[in-house]
Amino acid sequence: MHEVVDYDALIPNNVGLANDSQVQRALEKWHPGYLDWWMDMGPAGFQTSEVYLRTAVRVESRGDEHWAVFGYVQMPKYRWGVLLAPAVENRRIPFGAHCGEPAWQELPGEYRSMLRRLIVIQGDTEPASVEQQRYLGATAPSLYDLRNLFQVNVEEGRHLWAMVYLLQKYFGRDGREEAQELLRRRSGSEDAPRMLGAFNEQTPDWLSFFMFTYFTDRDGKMQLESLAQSGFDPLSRTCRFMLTEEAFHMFVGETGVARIIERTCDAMTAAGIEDPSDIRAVRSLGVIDLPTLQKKANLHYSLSLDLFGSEVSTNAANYFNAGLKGRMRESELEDDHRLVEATYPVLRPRNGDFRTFEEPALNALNARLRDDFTEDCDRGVARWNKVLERAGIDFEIRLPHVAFHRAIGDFADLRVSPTGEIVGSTSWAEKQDDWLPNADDQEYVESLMEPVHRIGEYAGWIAPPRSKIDRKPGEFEWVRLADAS
Ligand code: BYC
Repeated sequence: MHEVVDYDALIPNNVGLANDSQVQRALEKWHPGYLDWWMDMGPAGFQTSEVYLRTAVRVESRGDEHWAVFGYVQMPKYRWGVLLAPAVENRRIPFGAHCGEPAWQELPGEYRSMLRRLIVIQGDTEPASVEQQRYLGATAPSLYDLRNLFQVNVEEGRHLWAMVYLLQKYFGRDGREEAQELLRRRSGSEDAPRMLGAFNEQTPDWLSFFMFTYFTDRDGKMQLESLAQSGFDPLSRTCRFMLTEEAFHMFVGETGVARIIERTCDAMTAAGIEDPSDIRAVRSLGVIDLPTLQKKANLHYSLSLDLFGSEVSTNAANYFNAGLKGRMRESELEDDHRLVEATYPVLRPRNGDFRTFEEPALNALNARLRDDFTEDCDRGVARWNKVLERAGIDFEIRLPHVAFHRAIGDFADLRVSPTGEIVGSTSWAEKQDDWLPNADDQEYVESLMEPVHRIGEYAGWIAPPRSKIDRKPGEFEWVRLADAS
């Protein structure tokens, strides 16, 4: 295992592919189909533009040497590679029935089908998100944002490679078939949809994109953290490195929403508008009103909660017992890591209300990870609210109740308001437009989506960024547009 990535190989890697001809051949055979998928379903246009992208060159930073380099790349020529975080010497399985045994370096046969399912589901989300974001380039609010979109897209593409490597290396023929299926399914398709609900939804505008990268990529973070604990060491190391890249995706979401809030506040203050609910007045300024922003947050948060599966789940218990999928920061938790006797409090519907039940902790692992997710989401929401507070605008973004607008799990059959009241279907139908983006809101947001492709300029509904990428200023030429774009 090498820390530096072999970039001379056709498929850059640090897994010694050159000495593993069977897997190398399988990946080389899969590569053209991947490129076809990228051209058909990846970013529409811009494929010949030069994008200032980061590419991983080692799997750890060392002193001044960063793990990635930046440079202009045409997206189809991006060096998608197979990168695993360095091995931890004598690593042990950190939880479940095999807790304390040496981590598996080869596939544990008895858990083959469970592992395959976990890897396929993880893999399926990566190309799905690229498909969902396919048309956003045409309406990017700046070259900076355009570049960030493409950075997210190429890295999701790399994460697909990461899962395909595991499938082809460890699962033989079925792994190769699954790898093909990952290129065949399509987000939103009737015949061959992506596997999880949220990945078949649309990402029709940039506010949705920022909400998606804030909330849904954060589900990615939580799931990858749990899989990084896996007793199957190649999966653990793969996910550990994916997390390094994933942090940037959530940064894009958090700062994107914060910049929208900042711009709205500035415009309201300049126009002397104090009431955030005066939507008509705020929209006349060409910025996104805060109630619409709240509704988009309601939508993307609730769709993302569904990605945790049922609150109480025997699948989750089985994954844990088998040592395949652990908890967030498993090794820092102080308990027996087997959870045979433990319980965990889970909010569940009962007799028209909600009550907390002490469920067996093993079965409540999805609920627990979902709670960790909410806590993580809350931190960024608090930072958004600081922007409002600093501007002196009387509005607070709030995460809706966990039972609001759910399609999976215990709350799926209920109609629940954002503040947690169970309501009837008539009431839901009446209020839905106040709680989730309605046709009017969507039409307004989309009306703002005009591309801004001049260096250093930003659309009127979003503030310029405050943070730098690769120490470059906002007015850097993040994308050198090709004439054909
Ligand atoms: N939609 O016991 P249950 C990311 C299915 S995102 C449709 O409730 P379980 C990324 C479930 O498959 C992270 N179906 O749940 C983000 C099962 O079906 P079968 C992706 C759903 O299994 C942004 C049945 O319902 N990674 O990386 O404990 C951009 C009963 O299952 C849904 C992972 O998810 C749903 N929402 O948990 C790019 C990690 N939820 O088996 C990338 C791997 C459940 O009866 N996956 N079902 O046919 C898992 O750990 C688990 O499969 C889940 C579900 C957490 C998803």
